[in-house]
Amino acid sequence: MAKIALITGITGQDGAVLARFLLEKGYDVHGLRPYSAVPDEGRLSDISDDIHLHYADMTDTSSLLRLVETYQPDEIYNLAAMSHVHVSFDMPELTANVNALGTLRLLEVLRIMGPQSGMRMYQASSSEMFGHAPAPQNENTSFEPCSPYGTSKLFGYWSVRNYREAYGLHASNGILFNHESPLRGEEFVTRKIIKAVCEIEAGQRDKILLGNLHAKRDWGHARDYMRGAWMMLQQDIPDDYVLATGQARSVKEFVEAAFSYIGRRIDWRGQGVDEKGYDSKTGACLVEVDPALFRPTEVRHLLGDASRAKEILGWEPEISFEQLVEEMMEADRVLPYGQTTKRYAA
Ligand code: NAP
Ligand code: G4F
Repeated sequence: MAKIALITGITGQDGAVLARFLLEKGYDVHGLRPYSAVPDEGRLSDISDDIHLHYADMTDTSSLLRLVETYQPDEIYNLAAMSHVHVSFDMPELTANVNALGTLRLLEVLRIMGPQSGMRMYQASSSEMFGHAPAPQNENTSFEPCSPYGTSKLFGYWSVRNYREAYGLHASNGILFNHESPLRGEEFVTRKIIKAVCEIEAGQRDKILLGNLHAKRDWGHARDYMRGAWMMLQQDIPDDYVLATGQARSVKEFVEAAFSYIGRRIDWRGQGVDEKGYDSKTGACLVEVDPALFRPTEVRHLLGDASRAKEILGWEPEISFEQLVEEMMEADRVLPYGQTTKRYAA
């Protein structure tokens, strides 16, 4: 019989990637969709006939309980979150309610179902929990979160560990470093840069406005990371794992990689808020800093060490940074008549 998976956050980047991965593995895929006045299947439009979507919300315990009781999933992937770090400073209470208490609510549901139910849970923990902790970061690094998002995720992380120990639940934390894809939300820096570069190439805009150009992130591909999440739930013993590529690049380097894909080189001049990126041939200003995009506190350097996942799960990233940029560029490139070149295929 097909295994049943329940994905919270199925309408997000990772949920959409994971749903495709699990469908290919023959799973019966169920997903939780929060209510929206303007329903939009967006990232799921091409697989909407193959999955089951149910209205429920991480802030509504009875909706979670009803779903889990009704469909008895073998595997639950808790991906739902208010996931934008900058926005979490504007809505800290909502962030904590969804990310921290939402995870607790789901764990309570699993506790009610009991360990004999055999249900397994994956928790989408985040490298943002490391905050100011020096790089490289791994499972033994202490957490120093520096955003409401980071602190909310840390609550979820420790709740998973506590419920595992206290009630024998099969619940694992994936401490995932940044991962991207053509399905990444447009508010996140990689997709924002890629889209803007494609629009500049098509003559639809002049420049990109960015915040901190010097922050470093360890960027991988969502497809690799969702495969890793699934691998965690195939283990007999639940545990916590870092998934990362082991290579960090600055936002500036990401900008350079995206422009290089369309054959343009960037020369940087100036400092601080006056730093600008110019086209090395034409001298046109293509990148400027907008201080409104700075965060009150910022994680400066994330660089993951995923040796434990490699040793125990046999997980390694398969998609390089260059392939990631190429795939994102190809998906967003604008044809003269306004169509993108490729549809995303997971
Ligand atoms: P995403 O694209 O922002 O997706 C977040 C999902 O959560 C969406 O489906 C959203 O639904 C849903 N959601 C938000 N509030 C909800 C609520 N109250 N009840 C139910 N669902 C709710 O995020 P992602 O990049 O796929 O990330 C997936 C998870 O991994 C998140 O928990 C994120 O914090 C974590 N994570 C991500 C990364 C990364 O680099 N991508 C790294 C580490 C950890 P709607 O959009 O339909 O409202
Ligand atoms: O793309 P970002 O918004 O991702 P961030 O803050 O690292 O968070 C993402 O990764 C976390 C894992 O570490 C996840 F848990 C979280 O859910 C999310 O998926 O920003 C990346 C960097 C930051 O340093 C930011 O300050 O880019 C910098 N940045 C510079 N200009 C910008 C911009 N970020 C955004 N979103 N927009 C800008 O214009």
